[in-house]
Amino acid sequence: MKDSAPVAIQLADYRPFSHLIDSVHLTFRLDPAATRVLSRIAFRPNPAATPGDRLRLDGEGLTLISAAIDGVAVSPEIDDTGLTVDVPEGAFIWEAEVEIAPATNTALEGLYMSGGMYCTQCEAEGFRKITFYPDRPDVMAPFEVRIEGDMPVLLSNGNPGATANGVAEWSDPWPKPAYLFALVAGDLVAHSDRFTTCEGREVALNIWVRPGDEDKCAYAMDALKRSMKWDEDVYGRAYDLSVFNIVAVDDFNMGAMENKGLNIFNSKYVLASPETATDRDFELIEGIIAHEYFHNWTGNRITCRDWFQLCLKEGLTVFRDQQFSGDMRSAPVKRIESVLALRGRQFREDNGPLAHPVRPERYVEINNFYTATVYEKGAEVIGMLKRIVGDDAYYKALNLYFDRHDGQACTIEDWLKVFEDATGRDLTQFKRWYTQPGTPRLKVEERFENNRLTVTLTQSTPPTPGHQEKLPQLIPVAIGFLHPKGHEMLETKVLEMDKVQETVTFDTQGTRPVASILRGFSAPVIVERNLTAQQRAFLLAHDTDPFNKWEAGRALAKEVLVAMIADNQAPPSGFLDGLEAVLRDDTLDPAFRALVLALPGEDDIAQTLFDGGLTPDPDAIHAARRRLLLTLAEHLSEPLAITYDAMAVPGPYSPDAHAAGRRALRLAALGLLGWIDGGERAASQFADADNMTEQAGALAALMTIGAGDEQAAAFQRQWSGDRLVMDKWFMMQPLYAAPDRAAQMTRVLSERADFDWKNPNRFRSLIGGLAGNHAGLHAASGDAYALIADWLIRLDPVNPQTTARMTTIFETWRRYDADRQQMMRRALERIANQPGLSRDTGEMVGRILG
Ligand code: B3K
Ligand code: ZN
Repeated sequence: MKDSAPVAIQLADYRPFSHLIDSVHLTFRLDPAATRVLSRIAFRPNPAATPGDRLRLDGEGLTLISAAIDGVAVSPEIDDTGLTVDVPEGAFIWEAEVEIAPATNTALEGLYMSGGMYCTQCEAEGFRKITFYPDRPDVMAPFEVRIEGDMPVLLSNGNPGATANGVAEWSDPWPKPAYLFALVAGDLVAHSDRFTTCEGREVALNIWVRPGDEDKCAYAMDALKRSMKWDEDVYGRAYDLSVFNIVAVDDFNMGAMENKGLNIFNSKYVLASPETATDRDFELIEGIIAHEYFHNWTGNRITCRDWFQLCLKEGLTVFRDQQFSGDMRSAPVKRIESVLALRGRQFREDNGPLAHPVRPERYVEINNFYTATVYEKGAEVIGMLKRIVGDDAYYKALNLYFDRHDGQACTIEDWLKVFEDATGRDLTQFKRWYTQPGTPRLKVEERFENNRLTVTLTQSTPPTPGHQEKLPQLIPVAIGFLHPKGHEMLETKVLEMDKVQETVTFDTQGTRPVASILRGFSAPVIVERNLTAQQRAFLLAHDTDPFNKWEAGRALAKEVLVAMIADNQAPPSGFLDGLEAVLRDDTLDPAFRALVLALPGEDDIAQTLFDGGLTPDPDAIHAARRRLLLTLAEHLSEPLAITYDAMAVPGPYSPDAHAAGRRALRLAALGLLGWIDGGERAASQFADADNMTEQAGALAALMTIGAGDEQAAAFQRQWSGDRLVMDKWFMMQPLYAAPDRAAQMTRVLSERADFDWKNPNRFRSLIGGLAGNHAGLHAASGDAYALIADWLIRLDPVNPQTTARMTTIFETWRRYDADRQQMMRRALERIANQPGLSRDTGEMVGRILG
């Protein structure tokens, strides 16, 4: 066990910083083992803070070479987390020189090296590993940076200044917090373009990559230009510097980072060619490029007062990127995908030991709170706000937000106040979405009497750690009505439910309609509603709300699977016929049909069983799901074969949504057909594929039915020189392995020389692949639990952030039977008891164990 428990930071303890900063000047003398960082910072007392004669600066792992105040050398008191020094009463200049070693920085936070290039990651608290500084988001300042280094390309934030051989200067006029600082130096080449903003500003756009990768940047560049245009058109927000740089790096703890004017990306979310990237990769690149770009206004120009307000920038920016993707592609398909992701990650979090409010109240390590709750539920909350106030008022409020708070570090209170001022509404109750954790349950009961339909809604939110009692939340419930003949009756009503229970009566003129509840997934809640299989099938066939049409099929599939597992029932023909009708309906978007055809995953089924008071048996779930796939394949063999042929996309590959949707449906058909054709079509598709979507899709289809060894080997031979494609290979094998072989297969793969486990993408591919194989992860032997714990223990001292994040593999441990619970608990305790365990991982396993 650790010697002393690290202290939690509390929202309630916020105090403004003692000083303001007028300017920051940094000089970097780059060297892998001994980089020197010189800082000159102009401080003045903060009128909003309690005055004091001491200055506290954050700093970790820094060797102080010298320090001076107003040109006079000083000797600050240095401890593990920073320094304290006496300062004059008024304004003063702080100067310091420190030494750091980027080459040995494996945590990938601060200044580090990836494949021979220097790069930085400062959010949330990495800047303190670069120099002594008030490393908190409410301290904003303009930065001037000088880089001296033996590298052809030297980049930092803002606009470029003087450049000479081995020296570059950058100037960022927009005040920013230190977490948005970035520096890159390396042997890089640019894919360049230009953009003229609606304000007439000429912007040079560059995507910097390693030589050889420049032909894989076109899609990211196109996505960037579309994002810039969209933010002007939809939010009236233009870019504000003369250059926008993006750099792709191979070693990165997450997806990407919105540093001002210098976004740094995991190369996985930049580099794409038809041969190496799937449709899904292209879609993610588009979404993440947009997300980071949109942060320029929601995050950078207006930032967070403290890290508890993280959802202020993340929830809003996710919401904006979802809107963008919906506009670029199909809005209904994007909505379903967003909800799938929300349920898969956020509901899972909200219903387990890691549940926390969208705005958390305390943390030990802030990096542990870049969660699905802050991001995805945070985005849902914005979506609800927009639904409640209406589109016009939403954009009016956003304009007020940008006008009122530009250049500031804000809170959720500031955000809601803008909406209150713009609309005159009181949002006190709505605010509970930010402060109460847990997923509300919405019970729906219907009665038809006296020619009227009465709907009674009851909300409740189960207790979550630290939050036992829940108050009613404001839930917008969109309700539509379908005539028994299948057409729409009345208008869709948005009911703003603010009490525990509400009853509404609709005059349906003597006809008993089928209600379509929570259209568009109008709130992030779990609907509990008893419908017959016939009613669900009716909604699947007739609902005009695409989300609820899909949802009806989804609910039906879950009920069928639960009945197969719990009562050994055969899948009813109504379900099979319903799916067949969707499959055969050429008026429906192929991407939508592909989503309807996809069965819920095993983890989702496990959660459904658990919610229904049953203990999920991973083997039974696995077997039932496969049985249902086989049944579907047999029942739908003819339309599947027709669809497979009809959805072939002629001509050269294009990543557009239309072509991608056809390929998605074709792959859905291929996957099912594999159960009855022995993988024949998949094998020939694999052999003929000229793009990664079809190649990897065919391989996955083969692996799912226990075939594909030969193709997996061929894939490895073909792609051994491509890191990103090899990540797919490392992931697919454990992911699709037979449950009893998954852990052993992972172990063997982890012994390969090309299992570069210090690279987060590679580690996440292999270990995440095993974790994604539900029955493999939970194999009764417990081998997978033990193997994952071994690897997390090994990674923790090298990269705490990635380790901590991956401990969430175990967050559902309480769902399972006593044996499995005990094995998972043992794995978690083994991690918890490691001497010197990181604060990151320590906090996570502590919370998971509860
Ligand atoms: N803001 C970054 C995430 C930083 C994570 C720090 N552990 C990327 C994003 O959300 O856009
Ligand atoms: Zn973000």
